[in-house]
Amino acid sequence: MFLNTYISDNELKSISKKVLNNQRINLEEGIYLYDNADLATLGYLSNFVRESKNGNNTYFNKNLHIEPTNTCVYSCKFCSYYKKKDEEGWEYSQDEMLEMVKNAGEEITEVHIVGGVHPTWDVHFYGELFQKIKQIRPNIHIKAFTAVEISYISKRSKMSIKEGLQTLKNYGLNSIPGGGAEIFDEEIRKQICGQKDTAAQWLSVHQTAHELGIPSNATNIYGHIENTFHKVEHLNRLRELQDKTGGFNVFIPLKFKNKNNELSYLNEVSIIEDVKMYAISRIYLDNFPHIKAYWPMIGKDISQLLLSFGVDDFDGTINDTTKIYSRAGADEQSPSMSTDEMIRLIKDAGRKPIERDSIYNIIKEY
Ligand code: V47
Ligand code: SF4
Repeated sequence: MFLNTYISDNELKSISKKVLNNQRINLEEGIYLYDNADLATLGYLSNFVRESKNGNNTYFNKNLHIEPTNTCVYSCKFCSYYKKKDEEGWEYSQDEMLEMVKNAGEEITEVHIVGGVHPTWDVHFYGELFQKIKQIRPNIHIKAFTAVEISYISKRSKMSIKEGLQTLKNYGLNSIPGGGAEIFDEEIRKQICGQKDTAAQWLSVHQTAHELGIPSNATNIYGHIENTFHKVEHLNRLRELQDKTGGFNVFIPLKFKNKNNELSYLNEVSIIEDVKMYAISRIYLDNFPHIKAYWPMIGKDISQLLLSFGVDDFDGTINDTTKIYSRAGADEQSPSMSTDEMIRLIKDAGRKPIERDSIYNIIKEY
């Protein structure tokens, strides 16, 4: 009904039919959809996939972010976070980080640890930290390190990626967040973060993690110098790996924020691009269970809107001072959200709030 009365473009109609029949669309179709579908069509299709997979449920968790240092051996052009020359940075001691865990409320179920790639901290430094965290909070889930951190600290410890990951797992690592994927296209990647690991290395770290029973998340950064092909091709490489391993839980599109970095001359994209990126991600990644809006980066209002464009996960109630996005110019300069506010945002969008653990087991329905 919707297709026949509303869509006159035959190619768009045929792609939409596929989506509504739960058939996979290919790269060319993904690009066509991105470039030609209006927001109403994208909303209808992405919401169809969202509700087929997750019904009305909208997940969140209660977590704490720790950013151990902003010292970094790399200097990615989009990054506002790493310590520039002559800038004061921070390097927390293990005791300071343990204090943060102790001060977090008992209801916190996850600690998310991501920072700069420190030149000397290795697998054992972080491993001891994990052990001490688990001594204080035996049941807390440790989600830590982007793939580039994992490959650097493994090398630093004279270990292969597999050995590094296995050692971290033995120390208490439970899963890996999605950062560091940026954009897989080799040419664009070279231009925005040419020094760090290649796309193949990022994918290989995640594949190895999945093979060792460590689940992970995935991201991209959109809205800089990439085009539609680069965006959809990034999704395609993630979908291929997920077909092999099934180890990804969630995809998180990350909007390029332009303050205080070497790409500040670029404008940030509009909300229209945000909506398109999230909707296409939901439609294309048919083997990813969840799509997350990371509200400290994209803002609470847009996150709420995105619940109608494929998003079923709102990340956490984060009650701390994550700096990755506040330094890059996010509206949320000191991100925090109470459980009550989270529940209200989700309910006001007509969705059902569900507190989850880090691997999407239900803790409480509201
Ligand atoms: O790795 C850095 C990106 C990532 C900018 O897995 C930028 O649950 C846009 O990955 N503009 C860190 N993006 C954040 C991240 C994340 C956050 C929340 C949850 C999860 C998860 C993962 O942010 C970095 C980098 O890829 N990034 N600077 C910027 N200016
Ligand atoms: Fe370092 Fe990560 Fe920033 Fe790149 S994005 S400079 S690896 S902190």
